[in-house]
Amino acid sequence: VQQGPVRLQKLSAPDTGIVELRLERPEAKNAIGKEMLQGLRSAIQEVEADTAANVVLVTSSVPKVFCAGADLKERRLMGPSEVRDFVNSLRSTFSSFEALSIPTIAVVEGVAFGGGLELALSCDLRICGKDAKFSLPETGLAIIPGAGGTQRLPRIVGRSRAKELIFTGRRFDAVEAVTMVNYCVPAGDAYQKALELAREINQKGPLAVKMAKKAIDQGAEVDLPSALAVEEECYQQVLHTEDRLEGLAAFAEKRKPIYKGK
Ligand code: CO8
Repeated sequence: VQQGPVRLQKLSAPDTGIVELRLERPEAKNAIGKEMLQGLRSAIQEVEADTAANVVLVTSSVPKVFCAGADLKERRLMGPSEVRDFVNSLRSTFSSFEALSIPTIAVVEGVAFGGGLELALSCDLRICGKDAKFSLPETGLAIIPGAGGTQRLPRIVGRSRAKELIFTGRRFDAVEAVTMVNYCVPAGDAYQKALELAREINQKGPLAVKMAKKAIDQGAEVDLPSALAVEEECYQQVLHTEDRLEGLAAFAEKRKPIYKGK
């Protein structure tokens, strides 16, 4: 399905359950303008409604670019209130993306700047090619990261490191990004590595993966006793499923389980 510059594609068998959300705006290096933002919103809604989706890959069709951030040309034509509305909308879009119940994986080859890096930061996992370049350059534009960057980057790389990267806005490469990405692979191989991970996840109990994500994310925001209560609640959700019995049966019968997500 094509939503403006965003294409949503369900992979076919044997990868049914893996969905690819692809940024396709080559003329502007995938910069996020109003149309791209609307495309992202629609795609997220569609993934959310798709009960057969188990994992999302966020990719780019543009060589050497993941996403060049907010559309700076469109931005110049906006007044302050329009900018505020756009940024609020971008922030809430990334938050609804992060809140998807299934795992999301960013595949970064080349540039991920500003809002583009913030999109990658709102994914659960990040895989990059070794030529990837990252930056939150906003202070150089006399603004601050406005779509989650000041909050998600410190939670991933630590506060002091994030401060340095955000205060200076400097570009950093895949080697420096090591604490921010799950895997850094030879340039051009990020998609393949992400697909391998997606396939592994796709084999697991779908509800179990969702509950693991929920337990980790909700637990991270609260004190330990409350977090353990979240884990218990999520565990309860997987206890009474057909899939749990299938897992035990498959083990006893020395075969691969066939999970149905219920
Ligand atoms: N916005 C609009 N157009 C862009 C953008 C952008 N962010 N980036 C690239 N383009 C356009 C270029 O203007 C150029 O257009 P044209 O052909 O008409 O001149 C075309 O894409 C190709 O770009 P280049 O010729 O520059 O290609 P290069 O391969 O030499 O360089 C780069 C690619 C490295 C991506 C370079 O274009 C660049 O540095 N772009 C700016 C990146 C940037 O500063 N991004 C951060 C933006 S700030 C941000 O995202 C804040 C988000 C906070 C949330 C709030 C959002 C509203």
